[in-house]
Amino acid sequence: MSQTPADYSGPQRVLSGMQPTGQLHLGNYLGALKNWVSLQDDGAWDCFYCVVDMHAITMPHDPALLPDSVRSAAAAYIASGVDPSKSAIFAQSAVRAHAELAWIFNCVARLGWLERMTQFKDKAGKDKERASVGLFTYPVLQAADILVYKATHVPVGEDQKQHLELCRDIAARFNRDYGKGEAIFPTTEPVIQGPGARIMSLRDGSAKMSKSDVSDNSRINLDDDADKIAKKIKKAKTDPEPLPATVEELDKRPEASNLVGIYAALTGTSKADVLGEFGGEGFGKFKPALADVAVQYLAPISDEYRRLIGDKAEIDRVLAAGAEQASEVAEPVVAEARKLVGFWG
Ligand code: AQP
Repeated sequence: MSQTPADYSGPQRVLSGMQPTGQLHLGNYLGALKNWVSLQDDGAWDCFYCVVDMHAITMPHDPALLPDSVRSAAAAYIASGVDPSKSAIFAQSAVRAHAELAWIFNCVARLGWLERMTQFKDKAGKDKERASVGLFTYPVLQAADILVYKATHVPVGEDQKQHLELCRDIAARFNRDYGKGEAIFPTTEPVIQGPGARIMSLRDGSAKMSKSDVSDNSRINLDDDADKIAKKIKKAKTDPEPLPATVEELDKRPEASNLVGIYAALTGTSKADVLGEFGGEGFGKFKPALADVAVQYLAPISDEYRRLIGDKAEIDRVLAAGAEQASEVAEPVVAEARKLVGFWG
């Protein structure tokens, strides 16, 4: 993995987060969570994994449900292998420093930079005048989430690439304007890797698998049981042709490519390896094999999720300890930024 620039001598830290906007799914797992766990287990980084509830309110939401949605996301992190004894797991809103640094960064980022963000355009839809200002400045808060820990590495799915470039621009501009060129904030490296970096909807190979898709059959949720997983894979959209022999031919068939990519990501192989085994076979043979692999891999995660979600007190204890640990790192960073911009006290 690439290292941060030589002019940054701070600790190597990892930060990432997910929105509590619905049940986490296979895309969240293969695109991000799986890499969170590898980085944690590598032991070379201090890892901070938050549930980004402040981002969740950029779209319409039910306040009464938000705390339980945060617990649900935290339970999914732990069930997926994020270990609270190795990584800080916390709610973003419990660490006030995120919001304070976001305001400073709102005054560093340029309007033109944000206007180029494609996720805002996708999420705001046609009527962008009615979108919240928070949705527009979402990537600035995301930069604050990362840089309030001076995180050097951020494991995410491919859809977050543009936001991470903005984070690097904000860090560079802050360092230039307030740090006299010194690397106050690091140039964060995205960690986007493997065939799971972009998992598509099971109903539409051109749309990413998403929590907010109205069709539950479009995704495999991390709390789906074996039966549901198998049914969703059986129903997944495909084409009538058998699987091809080469990745080049597969790339022209989005739905087939997605299922082969999922198989590769779950088995730790490549699309070429999967085609080596299944090239020439129809979906009547491939789908049951994929269902077996998915059930084998995901059943322990969904079992553990269901156990944890029944123990609210345990989840709340983990979140409180994580917030304390995160605040200890974030507070001095925000104090340094406050001083550099000339704030009072
Ligand atoms: N389909 C995907 N394939 C690979 N990675 C994905 N991620 C999301 N979807 C896929 C990665 O998961 C992390 C958390 O995402 P998020 O919860 O912050 O929001 P999102 O990217 O907007 O995810 P969703 O599921 O599409 O949520 P909604 O529907 O609420 O907008 C990120 O690292 C992301 O890259």
